[in-house]
Amino acid sequence: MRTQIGIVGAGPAGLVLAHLLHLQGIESIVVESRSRKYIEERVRAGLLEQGTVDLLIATGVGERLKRECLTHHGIELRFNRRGHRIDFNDLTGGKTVTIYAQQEVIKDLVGARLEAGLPIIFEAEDVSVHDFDSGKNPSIRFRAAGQSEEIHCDYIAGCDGFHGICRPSIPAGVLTEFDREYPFGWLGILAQAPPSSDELVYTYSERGFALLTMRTRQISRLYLQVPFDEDINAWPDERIWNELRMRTAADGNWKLNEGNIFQKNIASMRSYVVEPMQYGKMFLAGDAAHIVPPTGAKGLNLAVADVRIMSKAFAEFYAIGKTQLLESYSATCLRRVWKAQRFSWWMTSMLHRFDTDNVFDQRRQIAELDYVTSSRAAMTTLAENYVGLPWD
Ligand code: RFL
Ligand code: PHB
Repeated sequence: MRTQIGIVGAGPAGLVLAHLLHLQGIESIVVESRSRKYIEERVRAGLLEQGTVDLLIATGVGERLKRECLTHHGIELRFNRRGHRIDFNDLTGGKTVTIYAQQEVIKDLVGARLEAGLPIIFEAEDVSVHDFDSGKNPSIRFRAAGQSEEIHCDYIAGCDGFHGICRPSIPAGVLTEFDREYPFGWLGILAQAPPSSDELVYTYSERGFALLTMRTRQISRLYLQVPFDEDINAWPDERIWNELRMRTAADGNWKLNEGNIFQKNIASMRSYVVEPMQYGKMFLAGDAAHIVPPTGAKGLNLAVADVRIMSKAFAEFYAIGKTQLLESYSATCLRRVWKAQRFSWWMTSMLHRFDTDNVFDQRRQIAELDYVTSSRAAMTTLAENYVGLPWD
């Protein structure tokens, strides 16, 4: 097989890239290790920045999103039993964020690609990348339906997530890793319960962090800070509701809506960046190059921002033969990536309980929350990062 861009991974990064390339007349083949059903059902992100939504709509894959999404004009930060609203509309000149589940974005992108008759190879086994040093001709090898296959391409896009094979295939000594692990994870549930609040509620409490978000007007998505090595079996449904009730308790007429829990998992938390995000003829995007703790809701949005830059670089190369944008790909992405890293780390540090913290640190966290919810300058900082920093 032969194509222009060989894309490893059909997550948000790989599928948005394939879509943007197609719109510019550039061919690609997407190679994915999982089945279509698996990637269309994988429960992960839910919050999209304004720029991500605008891009999906402008490129023709936002029809269902427009019909089914929930648009939010602010969030609540809750501590000391009181809620404080951060008004994005007012603070960012009318920008919004959108709730639309990651697996719905995936369904829309897979549907559009397959409908256009363009290739995604699902359930590819033993995927490996070869000859991507400058001056060579790259290829992707794998097995599909029992056959060994090879795709020859001009460039490889490594969009295969944090545990993928592209990043580790880059020769030793080329990449530098920047890393921070957190001593906690998030237990996330989906519940058949109407959201308790119209907007997301980020709660700081002595018992740890909790986040109230949603998927639809009937389905709540709720998260609890838990120790990083927590066993999900230690959390029967009643314990989850109890803990959520205690952490989100507030004065006034607040009530947590409860219902049947139909999905439950624990995700670990990490900040990670690799530099550079490219080597020879391979370019990394999304979680393959960087991950953030989910407190800032940035991971999927960063993945989309990366591939937007990558698609422009490929477009320049195929239109006029120049490699300038390709050469500066990593540097361009990293400026924005590091700002999202800083924001995600900051939100995480402000809102979670750290076992190693003493009472001084806890007072400091409360002071920070108090400041962030009372100073217009501080609220504006939070709001402009949360809705998404400019792309260019
Ligand atoms: P993905 O989504 O991991 O996709 C990578 C794809 O590559 C495939 N793959 C391979 N394919 C071929 N060969 C191999 N050897 C392969 N190895 C892997 C995988 O099967 C997969 O299909 O990476 P991508 O595209 O970079 O997208 C990143 C996002 O998925 C991720 O950053 C977000 O989910 C993070 N995230 C959030 N981001 C947001 O922007 N807003 C949110 O509200 C938000 N909430 C979250 C989140 C992540 C969470 N977890 C589970 C960590 C909430 C949670 C709880
Ligand atoms: C989600 O809806 O899953 C979500 C929202 C905001 C976050 C993280 C996850 O910060």
